[in-house]
Amino acid sequence: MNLLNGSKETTLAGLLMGLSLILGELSDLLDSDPATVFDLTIVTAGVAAIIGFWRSRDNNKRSETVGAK
Ligand SMILES: [Ca+2]
Repeated sequence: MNLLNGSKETTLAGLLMGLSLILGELSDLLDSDPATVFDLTIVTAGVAAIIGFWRSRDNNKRSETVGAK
């Protein structure tokens, strides 16, 4: 099975969006700066972006090509 599944463009977009949100919050959590606070709602949005875009199909792919019925 392909790591990025059949829809690489949406999968990569979701990974970039999700990781930027999640890593940004981890940085706030671990940077020893009390002015920057970890925000779980942003991490949740990042996880949702990864899951949602992972499950989405590229606009230029036929559903049969990627195994969708
Ligand atoms: Ca901090």
